[in-house]
Amino acid sequence: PSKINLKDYQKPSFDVETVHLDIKLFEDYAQVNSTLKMVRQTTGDIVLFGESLELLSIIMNDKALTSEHYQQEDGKLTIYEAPDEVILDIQVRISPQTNTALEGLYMAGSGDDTMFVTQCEPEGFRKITFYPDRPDVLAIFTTRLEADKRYPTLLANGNLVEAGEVADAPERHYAIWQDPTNKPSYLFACVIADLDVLTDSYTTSEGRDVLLEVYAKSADIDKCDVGMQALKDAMRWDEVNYGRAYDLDRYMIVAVSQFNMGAMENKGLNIFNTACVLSSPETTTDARSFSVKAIIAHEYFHNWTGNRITCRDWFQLCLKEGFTVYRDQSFSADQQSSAVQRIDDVATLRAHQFAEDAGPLAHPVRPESFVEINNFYTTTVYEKGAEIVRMIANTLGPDDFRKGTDEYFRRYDGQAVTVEDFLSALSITDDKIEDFIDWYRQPGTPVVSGSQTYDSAAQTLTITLNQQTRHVKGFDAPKPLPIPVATALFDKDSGAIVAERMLLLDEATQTFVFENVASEPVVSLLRDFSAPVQLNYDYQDADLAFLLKHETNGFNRWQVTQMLVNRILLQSQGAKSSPEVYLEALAQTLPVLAADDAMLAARLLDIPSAQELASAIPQDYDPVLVKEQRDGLYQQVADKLKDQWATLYNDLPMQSYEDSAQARGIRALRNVVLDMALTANVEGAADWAQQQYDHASCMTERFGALKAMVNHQLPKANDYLTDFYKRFQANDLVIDLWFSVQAAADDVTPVVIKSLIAHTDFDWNTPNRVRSVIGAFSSQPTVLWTAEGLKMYTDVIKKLDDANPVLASRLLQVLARWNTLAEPRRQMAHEQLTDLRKNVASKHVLESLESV
Ligand code: HT7
Ligand code: ZN
Repeated sequence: PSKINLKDYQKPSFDVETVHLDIKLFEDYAQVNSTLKMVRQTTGDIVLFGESLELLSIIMNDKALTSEHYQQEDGKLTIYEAPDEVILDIQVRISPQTNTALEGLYMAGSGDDTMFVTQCEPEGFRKITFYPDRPDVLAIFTTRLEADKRYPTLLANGNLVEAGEVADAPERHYAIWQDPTNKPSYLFACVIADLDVLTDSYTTSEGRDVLLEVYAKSADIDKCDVGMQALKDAMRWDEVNYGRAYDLDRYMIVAVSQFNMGAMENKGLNIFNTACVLSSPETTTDARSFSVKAIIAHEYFHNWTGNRITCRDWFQLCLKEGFTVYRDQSFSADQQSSAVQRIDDVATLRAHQFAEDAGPLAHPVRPESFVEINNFYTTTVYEKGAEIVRMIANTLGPDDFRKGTDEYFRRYDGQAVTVEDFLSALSITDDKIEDFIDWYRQPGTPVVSGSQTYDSAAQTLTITLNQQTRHVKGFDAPKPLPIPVATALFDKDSGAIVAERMLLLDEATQTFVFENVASEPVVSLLRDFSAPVQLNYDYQDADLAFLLKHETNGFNRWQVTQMLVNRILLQSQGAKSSPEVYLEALAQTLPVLAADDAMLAARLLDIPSAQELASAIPQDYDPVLVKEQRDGLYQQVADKLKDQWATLYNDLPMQSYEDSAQARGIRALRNVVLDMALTANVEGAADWAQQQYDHASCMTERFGALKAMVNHQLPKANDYLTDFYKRFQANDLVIDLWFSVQAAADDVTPVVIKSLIAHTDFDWNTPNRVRSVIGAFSSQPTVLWTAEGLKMYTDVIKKLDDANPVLASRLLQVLARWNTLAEPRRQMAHEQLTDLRKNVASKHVLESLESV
């Protein structure tokens, strides 16, 4: 498959001023008629994209075109010799009923329970009709939808201008929607369904009354309040923090159970995976519910960062995604403890993005070439992209960052722009900000190493830092990047901070001198994770234990525990710590913290996942060894505090459900303590689990208990799994949990996975269900990286390759680090992946296998 390069970008020859789209849905096809008003911008032919379309006719300025006027090849329709102003009428037929790829217009559900929805980002609109389907072509859309009255809900972007019955077809009806804002085709959406709606309203800071609607199946409409509240919170937050108000009279959210990703920010008509919008205490864990709020906010924030200012081309994806993730993380930090928010964001970054940057699929935050853009909705583009914006925001400080974002919105509103445009607006108060462009261009995670010397006579502390980034094949030799290193010096006697500075490391090696330092301090570096780098500092274990006690913010304390754990677990990588200091420091800290900040206490017990540890092992990764070491340390922690688990558990009594940060913290810690107690074989802990399940006030308690029972293989685990299934049989999202707890169980085998796949509730056409089994299974590297595990996993990819290549390719990413495995697993993986390559056809999967 051919590559598309950033350097080849060319402006479109024609702009589209208006689009009239008429979609008529019938029993086994849809007829799509479009009228485009196009105006020439530069020389060249009209280029329209189209895939899986049956072309019925094209009329240009009232003249029917025949094959001598245009050429159709490789998904492109090129019309020759077009005049400067053109009205194109295009008629096509599509088949949403058989569209399993979930791009374009597709049918979700089955039997009597179906609905039709669209997914157009990045290149799905071309599966609805021929169109210049690229983000730099902005147009005004009018959409007419027509369908059987069995589907009473007819929605599209913008405002409803007309609705009624279809003449001569009393069983059919129609609706016409008009979107007053100029938008690229990837933000088009429509829905044809039978849904209930939860309604509310919001008055913007500019005085606009906005109708808010969340659409869901009638059985789910009672799970929409959390999302609705989050939407209103997000609207207010964007006004206060970025001065951005909503610009239409209506904001709609639609819940769909078959969806490739989390949610989609279509203008005024967001479409959401049910898993990312529905929430109720009985059916949704706290963690999930919290992410529902974050995703609602994320999609809402796109209205300014993505929709009103969009991307010139798909290479600029991080322009909207990195900035919007930064915005949703900041929003979430205002909704809970900001330390815990930062912990969770950094843990995700380290586990997934650092792994990606260390492997063969490493790419810059702004890639320079791709075969299939769907493969670049990655953690590098999203999460590392957000970290760059965070570094810029912290370098500027809140006032200048706000001046910069105000300038960005002022300058580029209504346009399709680039990362350079973004940096140029943000640098109005400080032109050094433009230097951050290299972060967008260079792949690989920088490693910052350092040491300190103290001169007691001069009373100076000198910190020497250097940076190194691995040279990723196919890219230029890495350059030093601007790395903000937030630093504090702690007095060893009092534990107080004696100096605080943001060091800017922007050369390969640099020294930083602190004057008037009365005695050698303990240095805390990269506070709040001020840059997305790996840090190797010349610490003694005692220094880290000291910091765990004295660091002033929760994130930094957690970071210290993670450094200690990494030094214990990554011995084979030259790490050098024994567990005693860590265990002792934890034993002292935990009981105090548990009473003070339960959520933070729960996080302090985190031990990085096997995947995260693996990402720090550049070669000869042995999954069995890593798991043994990880489990061994977990056991040591459990044993060390064995006498305390009962007290801790009992001090966290179950109460009636409450959705406060404190109550969520208590529930999180209780689940961690329960698991620890079972690990340490504390007497009676199995009963605690059963009691917790039986008397649960919410899903966090019930599922926490079930998971502990399954992972510790308690004799009653199967009975409880059966009970859980029976209780929640009617709720797909809870049944996803039921599948995932078994597929991710510590003792899972390929046989168990096969039996889950054979279950009557398993469905290859529902990505949530596939992920609940296959995705969950991939979290067990010791089973995944076996001949049988790999065979099963690659067979799944083969199966999905044709039906849903986006999903197939995303699942495949997990195998990307096969080449770092120790033999014989490496060879085994190579064979399976080579075989896979011979048996797949989609460019999505083929591109992901390029390095095999
Ligand atoms: N902008 C969206 C990214 C996206 C997507 C969403 C749902 C299904 C397919 C998709 N392809 C790309 C989601 C977001 O980042 O907000
Ligand atoms: Zn997004």
